[in-house]
Amino acid sequence: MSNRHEEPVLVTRSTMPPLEEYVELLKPIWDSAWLTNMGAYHEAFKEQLKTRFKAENLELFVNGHMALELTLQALELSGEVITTPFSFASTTHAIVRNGLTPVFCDINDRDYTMDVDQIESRITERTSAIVPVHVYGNLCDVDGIQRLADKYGLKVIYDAAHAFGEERDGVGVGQFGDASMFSFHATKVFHSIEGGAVVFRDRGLADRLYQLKNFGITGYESVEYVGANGKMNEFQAAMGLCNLRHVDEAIARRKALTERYREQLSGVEGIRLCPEDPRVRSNYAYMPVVFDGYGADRDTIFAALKEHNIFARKYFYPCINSYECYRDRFDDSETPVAKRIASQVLTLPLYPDLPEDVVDEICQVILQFR
Ligand code: T4K
Repeated sequence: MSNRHEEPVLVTRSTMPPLEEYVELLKPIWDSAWLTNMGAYHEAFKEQLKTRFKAENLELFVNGHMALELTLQALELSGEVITTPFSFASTTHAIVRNGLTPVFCDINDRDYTMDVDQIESRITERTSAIVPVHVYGNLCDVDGIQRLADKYGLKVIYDAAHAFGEERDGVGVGQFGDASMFSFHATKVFHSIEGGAVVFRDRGLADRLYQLKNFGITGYESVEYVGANGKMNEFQAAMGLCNLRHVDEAIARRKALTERYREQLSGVEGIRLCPEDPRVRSNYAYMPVVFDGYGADRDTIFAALKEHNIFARKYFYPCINSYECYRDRFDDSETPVAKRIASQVLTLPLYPDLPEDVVDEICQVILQFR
């Protein structure tokens, strides 16, 4: 097996457009001295994304978290919101920072999205919404979730941070539910340095989202809502416009690397990979592997890779309902599948510039414990 890498191999590495392309877009920003507050690039980026997402209604934000937090505010939710503990901190924080009570529903053991069969038992007369997560880009059971939402009159807001550009049977993933939040953080399949967007069903939400990301200002002399600063600036939008030109190439490369991992790791006893859904056009965002009854546990594999200067990540460990800031209020034993998967999962390095022989090396390190 090869030796330790000089440079660390990290779980991801931002995709960078050719520098000249970005520099070219900076010139008009300098000339106009218009840097932020919904400038020309902001508008151009928004229009291109609408086409890309096959979405009629879309609003841009400074990051994915603000997009989610302000969408929950715009929908004027109250009481309890059902969500998953198997996600990044942002999902639950957005709920709590709106003064809402998160109610955790367990995940399924197959693709780690919310277990639809358990949602109904979490619904009370105080429930106003469901916030599921398309975790790793795995699509939730959107039909099952919508059936329940319709039955009980609940809003559905997807955390689609990982699901850039995904489609099911040709339908953009943002078309499901009342709204979907996408993250364009530097670590994502597609990025605008930091950034995010919300795709939403009700056109009437557009003004409210716009106002809330601009301090709740509704006119030159009126501020009707307690908003925040959630505006995407022109440098972010310019990066987004550049990266949009190259994102298909980047996804194709991710696909090839994912297939290389799968060829070596699938069918190995004790190693579980996410199922592939033939209806879904995947973006190959992450490479999660679950070690369940394998020759070594997750932490041993993590340490063995680290010896090679390879840094996989334990996305998403620990579960949100066991965070220090939440553990007094919640009990992670109430979501046993999420708790177990969080202790067994490792997200392997995956990004377009990752050399194939590093994928092979990672697989060798893992397979030595077979
Ligand atoms: N919902 C979900 C389900 C999410 O996963 C996220 C974000 C959100 C909501 C919120 O969306 P945003 O508000 O972030 O748009 C990273 C990202 O910061 C975070 O955006 C992402 N999820 C989460 C899954 O991963 P960390 O704390 O793991 O990041 P960090 O700094 O350790 O970076 C990971 C690796 O990425 C580094 O080892 C190297 C590489 N990297 C990082 C940065 C910052 C780069 O190559 N370039 C960079 O600029 O959270």
